[in-house]
Amino acid sequence: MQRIENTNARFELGYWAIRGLAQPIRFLLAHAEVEISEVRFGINQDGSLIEDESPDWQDHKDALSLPFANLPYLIDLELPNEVRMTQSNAIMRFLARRFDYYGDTAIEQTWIDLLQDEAYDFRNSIIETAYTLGPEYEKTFAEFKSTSVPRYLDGFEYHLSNRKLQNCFVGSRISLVDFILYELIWQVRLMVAGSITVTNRPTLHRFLESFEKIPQIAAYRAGDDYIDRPINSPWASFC
Ligand SMILES: N[C@@H](CCC(=O)N[C@@H](CS)C(=O)NCC(=O)O)C(=O)O
Repeated sequence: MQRIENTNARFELGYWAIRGLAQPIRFLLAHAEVEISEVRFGINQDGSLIEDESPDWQDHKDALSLPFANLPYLIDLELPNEVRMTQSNAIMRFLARRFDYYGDTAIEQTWIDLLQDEAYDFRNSIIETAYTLGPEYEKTFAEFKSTSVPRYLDGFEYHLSNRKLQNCFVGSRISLVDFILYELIWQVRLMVAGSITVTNRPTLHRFLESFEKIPQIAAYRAGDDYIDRPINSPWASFC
């Protein structure tokens, strides 16, 4: 386990030492400029990999008093008894309400909910592929590339290209879904070569660029605590 302690931290975020389900949470908190401490499992304090990662988490999880223990988890260090939570989507909505990333109207909130669920479906198909091991991977990847990738990416491209403001998916400013969708679209661009280019999905291509230019995001991505890779566990077929 690696602890990244911050004396001014408001929250403790626990997860594996990968991007995974925690990355949109990390982006939201970086954008809001909220200081956090992180606990990363599966690596040692010096950053070296632990071969068998599971006990590293199992040995700590009971001591955390999480009502539904899982990773990622979030603890509010100022109100530790009230907020000790898990479920990445619930964490995103909790932080979005707290730091104003949940739209401006009931209709915007409905769109945010819908896109968050659509994104989770997309993520499940990414994960199913990335964690298919051995010779089966090639077939699963080909299926993912020919069905899931066009289904979801074209859906997101169509939605965004029909909006006046194309640097966010809902309303007139960044919301929780932008952190989630940036992460998934960025991942798939790496996973499936040529899936997002200026010519085939220009709106998504511009969305990635404009997200990376947001000053808080650019600063976070350039910092020491940013994880560029792995996206998934190091033993996955795509990591
Ligand atoms: N629905 C949950 C899924 C959480 C989950 O599957 N976490 C994985 C890592 S991505 C894990 O290793 N959990 C630890 C455990 O099951 O004890 C969420 O969105 O947070």
